[in-house]
Amino acid sequence: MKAVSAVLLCALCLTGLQAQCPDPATLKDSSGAKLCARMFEDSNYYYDQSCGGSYLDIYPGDDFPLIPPAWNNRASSLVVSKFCSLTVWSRGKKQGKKRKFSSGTYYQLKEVGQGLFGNWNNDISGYYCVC
Ligand SMILES: [Ca+2]
Repeated sequence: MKAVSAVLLCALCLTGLQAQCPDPATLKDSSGAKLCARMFEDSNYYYDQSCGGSYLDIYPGDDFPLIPPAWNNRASSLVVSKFCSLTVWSRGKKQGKKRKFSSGTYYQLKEVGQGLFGNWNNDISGYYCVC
């Protein structure tokens, strides 16, 4: 019985770890190449459960005036590598609102204001990343 609960606890623990945002200082893709930034589909009120769902890897120098269609207006959290910056636009072709994210972890794009009343949650349609 004890072993069963230990396994259950560990499963929960692993789920929690997987959802944790990666460290901006060591952000790499699955093959170990340095990333400029990574966007995530989901965010969470609890920061340690943010950076969930599928993710989009962004490399140094990536310039996408049109974000890949599956990612249009979808990112809800993001991490920008150390010494890098990610500029995003709310509309394709570098139109609409613009914001520059410096290195760091942005757990909830909902909390990042856009204009007077808006926010950046599910509203990124283009990006440029540089290190
Ligand atoms: Ca989303």
